[in-house]
Amino acid sequence: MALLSFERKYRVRGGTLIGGDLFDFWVGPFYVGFFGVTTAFFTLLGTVLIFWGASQQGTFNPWLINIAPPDLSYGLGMAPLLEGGLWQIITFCATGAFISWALREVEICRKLGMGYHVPIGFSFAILAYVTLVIFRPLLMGAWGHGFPYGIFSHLDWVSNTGYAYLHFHYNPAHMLAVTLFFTTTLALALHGALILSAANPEEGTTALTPDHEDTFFRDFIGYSIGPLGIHRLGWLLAINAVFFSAVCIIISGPIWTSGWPEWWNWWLNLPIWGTDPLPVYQSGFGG
Ligand code: 07D
Ligand code: 07D
Ligand code: U10
Repeated sequence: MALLSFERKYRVRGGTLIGGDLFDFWVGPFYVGFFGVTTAFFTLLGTVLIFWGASQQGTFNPWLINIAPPDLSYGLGMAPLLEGGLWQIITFCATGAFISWALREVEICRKLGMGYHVPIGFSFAILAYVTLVIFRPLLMGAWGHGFPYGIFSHLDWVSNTGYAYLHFHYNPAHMLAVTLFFTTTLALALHGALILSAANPEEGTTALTPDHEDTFFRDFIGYSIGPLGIHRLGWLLAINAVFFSAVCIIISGPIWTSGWPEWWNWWLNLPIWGTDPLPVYQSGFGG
């Protein structure tokens, strides 16, 4: 069915989570819904506050805009607007906008009678974000542990936070997350390549079937996960990559306060290595 006639057929009332028929309409290609309105509200307010913050900071250069969280001395209290209060309100707006966006996805899934895989996927990204700016600061006792909103300033935060634990690559959950991210891109590259190789043949030749796709991988590595399986795998890899990212940062500080190389001492101290480990190992591998 052509896309436009399909749209006409499915654009009917119903499936909303809240608000009944009130916002159950479309603006151009966009479905609105109650959560479209709340998304628009939080996004507009948050963006206006970022621009206002930029005007007070004195630069509209997008690379240099920086909305910083409060100083650690404010703990979990509210700070004056220009001393981190702005960051606190913007964090509230961003969280509201992201959750609204996920719920708008849910309403669209319900209208279409689809599964909730897309909103569940996005909710993992939201989890990572709220872990960084709400859960971890709460556990560490100060909003000042959140990351600043700025293109370069947030990179500084990542680097500084990484080095605060000496060598972030030794964080075992970071290792898992990185491996899962790498595996996700490998899976998408293999899948994209396989589909194009079978379904987008040269002029004059016919498209091949999923049997060809299956057979390629059976010949190649002895097993094919199948056309549905690869999408399940891709989704699971991706949400796990982000889940273990959230884990790697929530344990840094609230649970593990030393350098990450030191965490590996349990491994170095296993009795199976024999006696007399070199003292240098006591501070971790290279750290
Ligand atoms: C391609 C979908 C489109 C989205 C885009 C991002 C904004 C910000 C705000 C000027 C894949 C739109 C950007 C709305 C403008 C102001 C105030 C998604 C696609 C194009 N980061 N990060 C970037 C965010 C964190 C890190 C780029 C957001 C954590 C590193 C962009 C968040 C840590 C690097 C950006 C967030 C971290 C980046 C490209 C939120 C760990 C880079 C993003 C809300 C996760 C890269 C200069 C991209 C870069 C980069 C946005 C959080 C690390 C500006 C919105 C604190 C190491 N991040 N980031 O393509 O070039 O995503 O930085 O959590 O190297 Mg970041
Ligand atoms: C948080 C983004 C959420 C986004 C949302 C949507 C808009 C709308 C609108 C476009 C989580 C936003 C949408 C704003 C835009 C329009 C229209 C995603 C989020 C809700 N690291 N590291 C990670 C690697 C090092 C450090 C994660 C690699 C160093 C710290 C990932 C390397 C040190 C933290 C990762 C490397 C260090 C991380 C990030 C290599 C620095 C984190 C992915 C090759 C010296 C962060 C939860 C992620 C984390 C994180 C990868 C190196 C420090 C696994 C590959 C050694 C402090 N690193 N890292 O989490 O876990 O995405 O965050 O060296 O906090 Mg690392
Ligand atoms: C996949 C796939 C597949 C496909 C696909 C895709 C995955 C096999 C069938 C999809 C993939 C692609 C298209 C490839 C490219 C995608 C990426 C690389 C991912 C990244 C994407 C982007 C960077 C694009 C991001 C763009 C966005 C998010 C659009 C921006 C949206 C807007 C500006 C509007 C948002 C809409 C909202 C908020 C809801 C509705 C609201 C409005 C229309 C605005 C008007 C508002 C109202 C009417 C409400 C009133 C508002 C109020 C009251 C607020 C007032 C507040 C005040 C403060 C005044 O697998 O198959 O092919 O294609």
